[in-house]
Amino acid sequence: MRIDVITIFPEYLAPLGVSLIGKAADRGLLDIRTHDLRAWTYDVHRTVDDTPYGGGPGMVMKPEPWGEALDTVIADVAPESPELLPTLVVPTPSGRPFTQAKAAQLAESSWLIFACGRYEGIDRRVIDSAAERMPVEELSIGDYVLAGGEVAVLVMVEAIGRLLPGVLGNAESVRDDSFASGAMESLLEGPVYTKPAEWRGQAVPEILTSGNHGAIVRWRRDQAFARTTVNRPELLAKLDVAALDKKDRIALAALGWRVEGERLVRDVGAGDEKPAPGDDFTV
Ligand code: JAH
Repeated sequence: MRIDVITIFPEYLAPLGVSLIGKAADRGLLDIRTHDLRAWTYDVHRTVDDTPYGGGPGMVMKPEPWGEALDTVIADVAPESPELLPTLVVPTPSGRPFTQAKAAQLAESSWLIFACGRYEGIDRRVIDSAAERMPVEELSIGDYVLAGGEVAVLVMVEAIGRLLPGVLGNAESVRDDSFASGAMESLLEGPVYTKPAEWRGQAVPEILTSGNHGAIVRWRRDQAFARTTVNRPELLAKLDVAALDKKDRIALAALGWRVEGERLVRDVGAGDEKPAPGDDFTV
């Protein structure tokens, strides 16, 4: 996969040269190119921003440098396969949610361009004109405002990059993560333990050292339900009940959730106040 990042702070993307993603790039699985937007400014101050039309606080990124930057990067579209266009990704708090499903979809692309805004954002005409030439995704990594899109790009490139064939080793593997598809879809992962078997007076749960694989799978699933109830009850509410067996239903009933039609609902009397993170729970 080729990834181009256009930013006024190319040094902010230095972490892409490190760890999992850096190694994938070293191995030729990823071709990451960062571009300084100011390379497409021609005034002495290398200006990338201006005051907003209509008034209001802050500054807006000027369209001209962005237009030339995108023209330059997409000039690499192969003349023999003009259908192989990049997808332009624009991180913005007003975008659609960047989810695991979106990461998996973008991991199918052979070429992504990330446009990092700063200030109050990029002149709308840049995104609208790009959308006439290539697929454009305006995406939000969460409901908070950053100082610019760079950190969101780090997040998205890591989430996408680890899904590419050959990037993760066998030891790491993609399957049973929280938010992965399959039996644990829309459930959070439960707790994990390693040696020593006792640490500062705390033993590892006995079941994990029992050698009973079936019981361990069951226990982990019950822990996942318990943690999801506490931390992300809205995920349980959208869980497909067709995927629940009898023991799942018993575990969920003990946590105050029951099947109603095709969905899980909070049991009446179970209380609808959200338990605080860190509250104790037992199955
Ligand atoms: C802030 C341009 N969803 C996280 C996110 C993504 C981008 C930005 N903020 C938050 C942002 C300022 C300018 C983009």
